[in-house]
Amino acid sequence: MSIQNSTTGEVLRSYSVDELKHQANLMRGYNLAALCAATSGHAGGTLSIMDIAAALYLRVADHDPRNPNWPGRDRIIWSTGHKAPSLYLGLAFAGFCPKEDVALLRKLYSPYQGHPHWLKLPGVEVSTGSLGQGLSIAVGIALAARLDKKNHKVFCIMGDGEQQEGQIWEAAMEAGHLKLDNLIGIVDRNRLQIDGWVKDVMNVEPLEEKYRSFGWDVVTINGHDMKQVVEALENAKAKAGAGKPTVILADTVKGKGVSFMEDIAGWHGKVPNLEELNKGLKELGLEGQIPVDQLFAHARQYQAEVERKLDAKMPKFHRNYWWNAADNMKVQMKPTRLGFGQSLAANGDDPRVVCLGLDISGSITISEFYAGKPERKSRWISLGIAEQSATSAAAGLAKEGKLPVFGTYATFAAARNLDQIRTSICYGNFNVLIAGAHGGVSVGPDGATHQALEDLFAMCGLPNMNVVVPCDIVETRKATDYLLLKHVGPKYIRFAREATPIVTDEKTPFVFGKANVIRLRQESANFIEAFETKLESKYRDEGEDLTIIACGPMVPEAMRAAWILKHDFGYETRILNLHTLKPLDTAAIVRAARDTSAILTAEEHQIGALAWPVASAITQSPELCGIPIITGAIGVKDRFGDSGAPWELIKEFEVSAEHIAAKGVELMGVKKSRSGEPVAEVHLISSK
Ligand SMILES: Cc1ncc(C[n+]2csc(CCOP(=O)(O)OP(=O)(O)O)c2C)c(N)n1
Repeated sequence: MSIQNSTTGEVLRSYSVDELKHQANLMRGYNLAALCAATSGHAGGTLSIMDIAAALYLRVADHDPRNPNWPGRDRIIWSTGHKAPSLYLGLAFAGFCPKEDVALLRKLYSPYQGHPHWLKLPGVEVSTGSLGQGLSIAVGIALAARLDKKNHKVFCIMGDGEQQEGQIWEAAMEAGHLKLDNLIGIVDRNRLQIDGWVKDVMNVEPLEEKYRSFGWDVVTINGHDMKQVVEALENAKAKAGAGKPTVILADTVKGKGVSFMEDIAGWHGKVPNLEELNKGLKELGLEGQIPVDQLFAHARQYQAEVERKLDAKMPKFHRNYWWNAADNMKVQMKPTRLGFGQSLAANGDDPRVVCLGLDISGSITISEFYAGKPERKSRWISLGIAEQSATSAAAGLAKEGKLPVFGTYATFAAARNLDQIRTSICYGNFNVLIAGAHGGVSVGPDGATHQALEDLFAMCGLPNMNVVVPCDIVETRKATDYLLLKHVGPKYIRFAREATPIVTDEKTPFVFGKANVIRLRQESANFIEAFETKLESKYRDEGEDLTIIACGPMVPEAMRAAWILKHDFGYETRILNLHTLKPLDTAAIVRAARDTSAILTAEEHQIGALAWPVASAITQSPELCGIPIITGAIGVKDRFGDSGAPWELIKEFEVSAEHIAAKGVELMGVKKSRSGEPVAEVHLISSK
């Protein structure tokens, strides 16, 4: 049946096996162009799954592009959300959306998010990106169909590395036990994941036996032989009533079709540049067949509109204070995550240190622990994509005197495994270092599922947990040095992915649990030299107008805000770098509130991880009783993230220095009007 008019039942388009091969090849070509235009994404896995995507969307699944929510449609769940472009191309080639729109992949406000979001694009069934959840959703959808006595089928596409997630096996057990014969699992068995071969990272084989023992029918095919793909999918569909779910284990090649990408782990999260795109298209035999120039022009035009919109909503000041926009106040930028790796490299000789790999090791730099140090290899233990088990395993290692360290995207390091952190680690008060990497919206084009904006609520809320959010690469290294070897107990360090301004150096104090005061002294050639930083306990009140309290990469933004406030408005700002969120430096907060009576917090997180503890410190202080304190908070306002370039997202989510400064001016207006002083004219926030 496949693509049909859901009202009349008329088949709108039907593809032969040979036609499907051709369509899959074209989809590969569009995929390479879209990834190239996006400048980020996943080439390897999108190419390995493309034949299956073509067969499903163009022939096997019943659906109606003009009625995407037709209740009788088959459901296709992409548990492996990073292969979103293949899903989008399946939809586009089936007629759900224009093919050229796939060039808007990973752009701000785009329906074509880095990981699929069903609320943004008709035809996408569910939002995914956190691996291992799709099969459970598919179980739920299959159960609903059974309850409603509906005949449609539920397909669920997974990766083989993804099979390491325990949740997959909970769902597999449920589907087998419940005899969900309307459920068809598909495993893109390309044998690679991020850190290397699946068999080396954490072997999942034999998958045939595993699924069979869970009560599934198992079919193994060559996932690039279109005849086999179509037959397996159609047979599985026809088998309704057989009392068993079916899994199709599709043997595939990561990067299929492009020789220099095939079987190379490095192409997992990499995209072709223009030269590689042309080479790839040539190898696919698609020279001149993909409208590359048109796709790029479409992407550029869309991007120009995004930039216009963003610019219009940015607060405006007398000068352009953006990073490195002026001839002076130059800043160097490096990713904070590098500081984590530097510390592990430097401190890893301690025989108690054991680093656990969760298949994202290079990107979060935990691999620096063993890079070039074969003698440490026995203390590098890869546990695969299994955050929950790894968390409890870390507790076990700590129980026996080891110093375990693990990390991944902060969403998966602090949310997916929250109960394990709570019970296995914190309740037992074990000495485990957890790295929440890629915190905040500045993660960029991967989108909402990969942007941790709630992790600090959870981590700060756990008894016994200690939480540090360093402001730059240097402070990340110092914080890791301290947490790894000196601090005993559960500890969470959160850092960013993007290159952020370096605003501290070797001499800058870093004392766990103690805030630093940062003051703008003058404009300088280099941003870092324009400021003086002291331990707050050594600082004497200078009668500043307001305080900005920040943590993480919001500290540099707060510093830039102080520059704007001084030069556009004449306001003096005390900045508190509150790198340790737990235990909180309550004394520093109370002194700042007493001295300046205007407190503004800035966090790259849902508002509250920093703002509420600061507010709580102020309201609980007997010293401040009866003293009016004016407060404001900058942070993400109770919304999920979005795809987009890191610095675009800083603007869109209103966590830039410009937003801090605008809020600071607002607070100063309140402060002055209360004291009867004339309020400075607020000459900001207008469109260009
Ligand atoms: C819960 C979770 N942990 C980690 C990641 C980061 N991640 C994205 S893709 C990937 C590897 C997936 O490997 P596999 O399932 O084999 O996919 P393929 O190699 O086919 O792309 C990882 C670890 C994630 N998205 N979700």
